[in-house]
Amino acid sequence: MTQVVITGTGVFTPENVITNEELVDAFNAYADKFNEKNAAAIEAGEMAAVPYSSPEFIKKASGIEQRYVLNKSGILDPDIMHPVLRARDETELSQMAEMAVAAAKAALQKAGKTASDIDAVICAASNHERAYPAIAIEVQEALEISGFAFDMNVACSSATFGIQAARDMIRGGSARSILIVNPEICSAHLEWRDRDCHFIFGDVCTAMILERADLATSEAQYEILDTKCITQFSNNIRNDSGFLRRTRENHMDDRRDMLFRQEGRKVFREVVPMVSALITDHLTANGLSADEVSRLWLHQANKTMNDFIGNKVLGRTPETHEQPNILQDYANTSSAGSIIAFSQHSDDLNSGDLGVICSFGAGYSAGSIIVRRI
Ligand code: CO8
Repeated sequence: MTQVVITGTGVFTPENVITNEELVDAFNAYADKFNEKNAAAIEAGEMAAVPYSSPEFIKKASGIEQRYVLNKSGILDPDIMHPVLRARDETELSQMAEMAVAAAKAALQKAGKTASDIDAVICAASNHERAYPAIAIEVQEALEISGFAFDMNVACSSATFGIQAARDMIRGGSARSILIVNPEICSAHLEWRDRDCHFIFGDVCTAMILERADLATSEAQYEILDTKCITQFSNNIRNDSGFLRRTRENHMDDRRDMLFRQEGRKVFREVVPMVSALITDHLTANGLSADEVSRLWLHQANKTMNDFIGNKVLGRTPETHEQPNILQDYANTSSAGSIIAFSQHSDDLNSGDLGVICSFGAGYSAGSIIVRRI
């Protein structure tokens, strides 16, 4: 069977940072304004007052300290509370394609490849800024890659499901080498006026080059030993934005359901055992034990969640270097999180070392990718 390796990764990080303190100042200013404006209704018990957020809660509940975003001024303006991005002309690169091209160039350079070496592009992300044409085809054209391209969406698990799809296609012979991009503009589908989730997400784009091992030339190569993707339907993480919206009566009155919503506690309770079992069973099925794993690059949603999963999988508290987190700097970047962790914390592995890239999120969906440094 054809051996498939990851030979390059790239990360595009937006320039703007929002710290928890800045975020909470803006949120609390919004809360004051809202409560003042609706004082009579709140007083009459017809409406609930918006409570304050706090940096201490955010750090303790999630481990997040800051996030990168494409636009900061809109999010922090209590009269706007969402990113403000310039509308782009059809002749310009779309926002997602622009991020993807930047991350892809870094991944291509790391892999020592040019566009002519790549046969396909997959844009795997939790939301796509338009229905069609596919963002992946725009990226393909911008980079002058021949072959084919398509978009896919499995929410936070998009990147690992993309790895499985790309590996299967390379093994099947439909491509020699595939570029996967994960542009995540989470700031645009987050309700920044909702205290329960306003701190959770950030923006980023990751890229990976997967190719046949016999064609690989890069210094750092990670053989994909096996992939396992699972799904189990749940309403606990939803975004109902979709094309049927305008067919409903009063279709634009309340748009809260067109953005990210979740039952965070339930997600935490249900996903931790599901993911721990996925990784453990996946290792066992490959004749491997947890003792042989040097690194876990987990989905970056919540530090305590990762601590639980690492502990369950390894049977002990993981050392920091064994289970590196990047969520304190980037927040949850959906599908890109585990790939940022892999990109930033893999160069020190030695030949033969094993690791697991694992994502989990809406669907529910979870993907486990066992890799070995060549
Ligand atoms: N400041 C102060 N207090 C707060 C705040 C705040 N900002 N928010 C909530 N509180 C209060 C609550 O009101 C509650 O008060 P009370 O006890 O009086 O009712 C108390 O603090 C505790 O609240 P919670 O129970 O909600 O707090 P938790 O400890 O459960 O932490 C988390 C909340 C951080 C959300 C946690 O539950 C969590 O991380 N869960 C897992 C979430 C997860 O992994 N989700 C995955 C989703 S990502 C995904 O799949 C991608 C989707 C596509 C991308 C979307 C991009 C936008």
